[in-house]
Amino acid sequence: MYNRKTWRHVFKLDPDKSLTDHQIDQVCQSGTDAIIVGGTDHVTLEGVVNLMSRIRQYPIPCVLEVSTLDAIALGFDFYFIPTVLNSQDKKWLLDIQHRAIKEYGHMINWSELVTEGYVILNPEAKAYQLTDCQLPDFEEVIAYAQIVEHMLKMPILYLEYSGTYGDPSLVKSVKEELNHTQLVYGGGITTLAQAEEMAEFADTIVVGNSLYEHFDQALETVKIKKDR
Ligand code: 1GP
Repeated sequence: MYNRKTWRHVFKLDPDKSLTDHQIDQVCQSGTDAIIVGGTDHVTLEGVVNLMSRIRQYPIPCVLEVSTLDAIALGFDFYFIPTVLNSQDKKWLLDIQHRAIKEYGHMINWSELVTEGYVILNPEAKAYQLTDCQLPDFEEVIAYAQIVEHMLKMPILYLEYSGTYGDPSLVKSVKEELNHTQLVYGGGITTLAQAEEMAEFADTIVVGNSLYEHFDQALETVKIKKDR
């Protein structure tokens, strides 16, 4: 079993977007610590299975970040289950997870399931709008961190700025609240300098969109210093 807590850099691949086989080869052999398969739009079982089977040719941890019950495939190393803490709709906090466990609970290998407390901080992000989020201020984000660490004791807090580069000073302050919970940062990382800046505070950084926009530059982000 892989130790996700040691992952410093992760690429997130979207089943609704395409990379060539050569690009998948470069991503999987880049030195990144793991690949997350996940997206918001048009995530289908066929797309997930297709992408997983291409990644599976490489000895690298592969995670499904579950966004819809219709596209859950067997064969991943971990299943990350988001719960959107700043959603105004309980559906995204617990109800879809509840429905999923009711349906699949009997066959879940619980050691592969990892819950993520998501705080979505970019109002332009599709996930923000889909899950009807409310933008928290600084103190409210810190309070979410304290809830995740001390009350819910979730394994991961995910600061999600998907599509835009976030506030490093907020990431730093959130990190100071966490001892047990792994801090994951994702959003708008397009350069090695940005990756290094966020990796200074976050335990794990996630690079997604830029692979589909500036592939070679996105690959460079794996060169962050891995030791802390
Ligand atoms: C998205 O946090 C990830 O869920 C990464 O964000 O796509 O903006 O890199 P970007």
